[in-house]
Amino acid sequence: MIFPKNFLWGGATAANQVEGGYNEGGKGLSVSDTLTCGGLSSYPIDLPGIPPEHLEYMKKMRFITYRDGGKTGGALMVKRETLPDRGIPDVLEGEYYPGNVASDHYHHYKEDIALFAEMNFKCYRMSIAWTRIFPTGEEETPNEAGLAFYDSLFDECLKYGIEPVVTLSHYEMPLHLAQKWNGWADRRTMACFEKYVSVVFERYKDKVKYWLTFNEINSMVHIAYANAGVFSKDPALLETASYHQMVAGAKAVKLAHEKYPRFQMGCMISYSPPYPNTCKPEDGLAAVRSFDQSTNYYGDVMVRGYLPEYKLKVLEHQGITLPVREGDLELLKVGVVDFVAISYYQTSIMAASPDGLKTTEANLTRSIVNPYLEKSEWGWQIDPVGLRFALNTLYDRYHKPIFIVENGLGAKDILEPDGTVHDPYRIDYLKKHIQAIGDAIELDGVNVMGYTPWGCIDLISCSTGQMSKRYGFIYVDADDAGHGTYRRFRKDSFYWYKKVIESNGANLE
Ligand code: BGP
Repeated sequence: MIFPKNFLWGGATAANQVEGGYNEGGKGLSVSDTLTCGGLSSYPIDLPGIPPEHLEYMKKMRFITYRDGGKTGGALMVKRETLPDRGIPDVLEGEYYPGNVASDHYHHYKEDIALFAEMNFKCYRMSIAWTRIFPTGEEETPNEAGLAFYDSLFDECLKYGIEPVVTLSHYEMPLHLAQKWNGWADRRTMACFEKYVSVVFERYKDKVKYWLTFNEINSMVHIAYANAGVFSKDPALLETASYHQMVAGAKAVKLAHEKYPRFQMGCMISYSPPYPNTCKPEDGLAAVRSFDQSTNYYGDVMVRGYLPEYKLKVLEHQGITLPVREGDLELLKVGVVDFVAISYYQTSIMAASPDGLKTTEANLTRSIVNPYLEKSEWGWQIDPVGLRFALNTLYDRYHKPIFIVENGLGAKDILEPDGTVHDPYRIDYLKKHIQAIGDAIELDGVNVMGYTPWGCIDLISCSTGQMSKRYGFIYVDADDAGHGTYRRFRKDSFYWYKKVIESNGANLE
C-alpha cells in the first residue's frame, strides 16, 4: 500500500465561497461581501496595460466595489494598479455579490456533509468565517449564534468520523477592519485576530485537531484586499500586512502548543514552483530568486522561524522597513508550525528577460506558456509531474509533513436531464495528480499526510466569482447570477473518488 494507513483523504472549501447566509445568524459583513461576479458587474473599468488577447478574460475577473465620497466604483481584485488613489471598499446597492448565497452550504451543510461521508471522506477542510464570530472584529464578546453554527457543523462531521481541518482565515475578514484601518496593514488587527483565535480554540478544542492559520498567505501581492483587507497600491503596506499576519500566526501556533497539545498546526502556502525558461544560467537564477520572494520567504518564516536574508536585502533595496517590535522575532522563532499545507494548481516558468514571451491569461500566477503542458479553460496550466517536483522541493527544504489542501480542475459541467454529470476531464486530472503524490511518497520518500481537492462541492470561484467554474464532485444547481434550485447532484467523479478513498488510493480506475 503506497498511501499511509491514516492518510487524510477529503475535500476543501472556504466559508466565503460556499456558505452564503452572509447576513444570517448575526454575521457581520466581510471583505468578500464586496466582491462581484466577474463579467456581471455593473462597474466596468479600464484595464490599462493588459495585452488585448487577455482582455476578454480579464473582464471576467472579480471587482472590489468601493465608495469615494459620493462616487462609487469597481477595481479589479487581482490587479493592484487598477485600485483608485482614494476610496473605501463597500457594499453597493444594485450590485450582485455572488458570496451572498454562494452554494448555500449555510442551509445545506448537513446534506453536504452526508454526501462527503458517502464518498468516505476522512477529513473536511473548511474555514470559519471570522465575521460569524466577531461581526466587526472589535466586539468584546463573540456572537453565540455563529459559534453554535460551527458547533453543529463539526458535530455533523464527527458523527461520520470526518476530521475537520479548519482554516482560521481564508480570504475573509471583517469589512469594518478593512474600512477602518486597511485590515492587516495595521497592527491593531493582530489583537482582534488573537481574540478571535483564542475564542475558537477554546470552544472547539474537543472537536478540531487540525488547524491552518492563513490561506495562501503568500497571495498578498496578487490579492491583498481579499487576503488581508488592504485596499491600497502601496507595496510597503502589503509587506507590513504580511508581516503582521505571520507574527499573528506564530502567536496562534504558540498558544496552541502551550494550551492545546493535541492540536496540529499548519501554515498554508500557494505553491507553484517555477522552471527556468531555458538552461541559460540567468534564467535559472531568475527562477530561484523569484521563488524565494514569492513563496520561500513565507515558508521560511512560518516553518523555520526567522526572516531570511534574501528577503531583508530586497526590502532594503526597496526602501521598506518591516515594523518589527520587541518580542516579534522570538515569537516567530517559537511559533513554528507542525506541518506545511499547500495549494497546488500549476507550475510556472521564469525567464531573466520575459519580454516578448507568450504568457497565459491565468489570474493569480500569470505565467510564460509552457509548451509541454495543456491548460484548463481558464488558462491554468496542468502539470501533475510538477506536483511531484513541488513535493520534493518542499519536503527537502523543511522535512515536515505536507498536507495538499487544494488541487483541482475548474471546468464547466453539464447537468443532464436525468440528473447525471459526466466529468471524465476532472477524473483524469485528479487521477494523474494522485499518481504523482503516490510517486512522491513511494519513490522519493516524501511524507504527505493528506489530500483535499479544492471545491469538493461546487462553489463560487475566488478569482472570478463564477459558479460555472466548477471543481466539485457534487454539482450545485445554480448559475453565475444565482439562479437555480441549489439542489445537489452526484457527478461521475463522485463515484470515482469514493472508490479511490475506499481503496486508500490503490484503485484509481
Ligand atoms: C486558491 C484559493 C481558493 C480557490 C482556488 C481556486 O487560490 O485558496 O479559495 O478558490 O484557488 O481558484 P479559483 O476559485 O479562482 O478558480
